[in-house]
Amino acid sequence: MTERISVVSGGVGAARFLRGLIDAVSDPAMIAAIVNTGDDCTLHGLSISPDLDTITYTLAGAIDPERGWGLVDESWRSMEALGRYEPVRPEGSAAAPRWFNLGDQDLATHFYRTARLDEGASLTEVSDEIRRAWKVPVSLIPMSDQTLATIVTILDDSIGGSETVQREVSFQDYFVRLHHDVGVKAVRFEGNAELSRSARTSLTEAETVVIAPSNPIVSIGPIRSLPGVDELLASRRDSVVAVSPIVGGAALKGPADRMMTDLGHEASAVGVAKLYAPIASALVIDPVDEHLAPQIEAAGMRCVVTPSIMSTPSIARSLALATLSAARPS
Ligand code: FO1
Repeated sequence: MTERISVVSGGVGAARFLRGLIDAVSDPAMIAAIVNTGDDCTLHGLSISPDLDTITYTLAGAIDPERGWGLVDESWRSMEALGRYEPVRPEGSAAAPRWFNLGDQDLATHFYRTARLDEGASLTEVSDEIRRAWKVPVSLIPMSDQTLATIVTILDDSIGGSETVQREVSFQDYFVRLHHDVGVKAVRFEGNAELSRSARTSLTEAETVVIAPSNPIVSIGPIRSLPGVDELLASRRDSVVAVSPIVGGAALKGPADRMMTDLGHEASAVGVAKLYAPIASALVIDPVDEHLAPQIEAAGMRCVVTPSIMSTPSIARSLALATLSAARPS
């Protein structure tokens, strides 16, 4: 098989799917991942791209398998050393944050990315350099070379009393600092970012586009929010297939299920189908959701049933093969 495949990607779910896809095709060079950068952040003056790094480290076989982010066999001495400055940090200063854990080896990636961006390189160029350094055989293309920030309106009842207030926080504040353990009222994307040129070429020219099993709101959502992306996918909808990240009503990883419910969507493969029907013609679901097939088809998507919990490389490979077949039904 030598067709080009473009995978619209978030973090952990997409990374595991891509690993299966590499095992399923004859030439991984035909695969390109268009990666969410809506959860990128700057800490300690460093440019951090969590989803790009999660995919890079996973495909390099270097990810920490328990956490799903960061490097295996990591050490944390820099984070510990930052603790020295906490007693002297003035009230209101955000210096030396330790709620976002950057491992000693992981820091090298952020040092390199930051220095290259400061030299004027684009995020597309730097991401390609980083994936080459890790000998990752597929193209990893950031969705945009400009900044797009995911802003989450949370329901905050931590102030005390019976009052719940709404406030906007950055994505990593919501996800890491608050452990995504708060209600979500709204999600919006801030910035004048455009789909990167390489991402547009890949999404236009690939024979098949796969929407990876990633959070539809905060992983796929930022990519879809870029001007022209939904229109591009809708125009080639017959060759776009999505893999549901919700199995048996629960997210494969992270807060997608709660977030969908909070935002008024059904936390099920049917809810995913309703979100993706305008841009994809088929949805891959797990056998536990087979009974939902009529509702998914009523929502306008063909339904393909195959095990989708990627607990082993062999299941990930079978899922990738079934997904590719779903994109070109006989
Ligand atoms: N996720 C956490 O839950 N806690 C962390 O301290 C954390 C640090 C971190 C550092 C580098 C990196 O590339 C990712 C990191 N993540 C961490 C994961 C990441 O924030 C989220 O999984 C994604 O943004 C959601 O896709």
